[in-house]
Amino acid sequence: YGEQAYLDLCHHVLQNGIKKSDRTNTGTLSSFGHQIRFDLSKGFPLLTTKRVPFRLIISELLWFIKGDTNIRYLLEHNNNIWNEWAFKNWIESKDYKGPDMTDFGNRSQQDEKFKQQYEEQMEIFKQRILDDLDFAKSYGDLGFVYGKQWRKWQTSQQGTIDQLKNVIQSIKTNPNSRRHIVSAWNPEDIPHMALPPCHTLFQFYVVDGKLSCQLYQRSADLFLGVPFNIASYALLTHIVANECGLEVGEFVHTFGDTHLYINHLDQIKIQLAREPRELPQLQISNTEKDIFEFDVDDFKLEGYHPHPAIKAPVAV
Ligand code: UFP
Repeated sequence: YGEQAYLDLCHHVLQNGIKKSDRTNTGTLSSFGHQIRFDLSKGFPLLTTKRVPFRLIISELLWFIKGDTNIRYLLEHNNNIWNEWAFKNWIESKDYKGPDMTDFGNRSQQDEKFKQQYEEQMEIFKQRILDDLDFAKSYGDLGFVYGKQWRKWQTSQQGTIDQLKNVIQSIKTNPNSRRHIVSAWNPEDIPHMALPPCHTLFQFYVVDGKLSCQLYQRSADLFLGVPFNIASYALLTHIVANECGLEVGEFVHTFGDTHLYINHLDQIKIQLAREPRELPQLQISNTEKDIFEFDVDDFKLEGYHPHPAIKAPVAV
């Protein structure tokens, strides 16, 4: 249960994971099919064995919930986690006239001089997205990301389906239903996506006035991605429970390819040597707000006293 279950899973993959090469050519230790559970009534599952930046998790989740797919909203909230995807579209476009940025992810890790050039171009790009609405419309939009699949799923009849609104309606009117599902996996869109959704599908469940949520994550970077993913879906469960007048139950996290990147092993060992601390508590203000209207400032964590952050390279 809880943070200890996450640490036990990391330990298991470290001990028993099979060496497996992957798309990024980094190399992983990998294991298939796992599940960990969090009782959300016991505290908010933001890891305490290393600091996790909750602010980024809130703004990204609100961005999905609003059905927004343009990084402008994220940049306005000082959130840079999706920048590379938009930047890639920009530098591959005919309008881009700056220095060659092909394969910027790998090159900036290997070449110090290129890294400087890249950071300069990225700054210019970000500023332009913020300053120029037309530019943002052309180059800030990521298209096929969670916001689109959750709120504007494209149908074959040229219509859209608002899965999130529908699932909230079904929780409110028919809580016992076994069909409270939101799917981000659209087989028709997969060939056009740079990163097919890692969070493939989630399901809500209501019993005794409590809302639980289970996520199926097809691919999980245990050290860097998963601590974000746990907090994000825990927050989603709180927000939907608030909207439906329910208490929070459990978050159940189910994994497909569960892996530790080879260049994260020292970091995870440091983390595994640490003692978990008491979990923080989530405070939501303006709870009467409609789910689509929340702001970052409506969420506060109390009592978050984690061990220090641990840096690690992102596999690109
Ligand atoms: N990944 C996560 N969580 C996320 C996310 C990505 O763990 O929220 F967006 C990791 C999983 C994997 C990589 O290591 O990113 C995606 O690569 P692939 O599509 O090849 O599975």
